[in-house]
Amino acid sequence: LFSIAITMLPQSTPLPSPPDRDDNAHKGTFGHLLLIAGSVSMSGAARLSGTAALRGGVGLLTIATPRSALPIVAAENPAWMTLPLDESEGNCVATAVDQIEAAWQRKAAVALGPGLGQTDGVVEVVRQTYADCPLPMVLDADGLNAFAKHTDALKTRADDAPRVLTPHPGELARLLGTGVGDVQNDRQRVATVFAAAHKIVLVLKGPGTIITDGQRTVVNTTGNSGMARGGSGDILTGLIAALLAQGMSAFDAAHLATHLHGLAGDIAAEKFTKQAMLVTDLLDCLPEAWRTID
Ligand code: NPW
Ligand code: AMP
Ligand code: MG
Repeated sequence: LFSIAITMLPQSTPLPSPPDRDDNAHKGTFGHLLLIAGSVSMSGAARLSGTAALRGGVGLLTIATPRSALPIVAAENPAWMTLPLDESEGNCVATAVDQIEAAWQRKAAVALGPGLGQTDGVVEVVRQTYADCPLPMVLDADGLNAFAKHTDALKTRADDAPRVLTPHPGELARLLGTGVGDVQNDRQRVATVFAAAHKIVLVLKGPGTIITDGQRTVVNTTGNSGMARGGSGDILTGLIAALLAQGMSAFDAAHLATHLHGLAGDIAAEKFTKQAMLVTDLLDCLPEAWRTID
């Protein structure tokens, strides 16, 4: 189990270069992202992820969300398109899989999970979309919960497409069917073994977020406890997905996005204090975070 060659890169591992913004570029150059997120009681998760994706530089964005959540999601930002998903009482149902499959044609990447809820319909939609979609994908929140104690299913997907999983320690514990303490007491080893076994990029969140593909591992140094508030993770998901849609590799997208996300948190804490900053301040501070690496 422990014979996997682990290359611990120093924390000074250079940040990957951001996607180039050529003078002659057009919106198609920067990819079309499909974000599948939200439910009637968690429309905010879709809005936060969506705004983060726009701040991540994506060219086009479509948000697929249950029909009853759609009006409030659509109203948040006029830049994105929306796709109403079949639902029951505000959560998507199994027939939404066909709508999602039609929607991923001609897209560059998919983000799946924030705020979807944990109904049987959601579990079915998530598992099938994960397995069948040949595009690079970020799986977060209820996307992860759909595989709780069924992590073998994470190994199989169309074309061996890239997958970035972004659990907080509670979500990784749920996936593994273990306790949060078991994850937190041995974060690097648990993360590395999980990533290698499932051939995915794992982003194990929290102070010192770990990004690993099982071979390479980076520990992020940006961020602060002002980010410990609902919605922070939904923003990270949108940011990673935007970079995937622009053609970055799964590992580099996760590395760069985690750095920028934490930096936006540090800038927000400086401006507004760790106590009073809002997750929407993270979104507003992302431009300043980008400026530091431009
Ligand atoms: P505790 O409470 O500390 O004992 P959940 P969620 C544990 C959506 N959101 N270290 C924690 O343990 C998300 O997208 C929507 C250790 C508890 O057991 C999801 O779809 C919002 N333990 C959905 O809500 C804004 C940790 O995990 C459990 C830990 C549920 O996501 C909010 C809590 O996690 C939210 O983003 C850590 N760092 N972090 C909206 N505006 O629409 C957590 N735990 O049950 O996965 O709940 O993360 O809130
Ligand atoms: P989530 O629990 O999915 O909303 O994700 C929370 C986000 O905030 C992750 O990106 C965490 O790394 C970040 N975060 C939460 N608490 C802290 C902390 N104490 N220090 C640094 N980052 C944090
Ligand atoms: Mg989360």
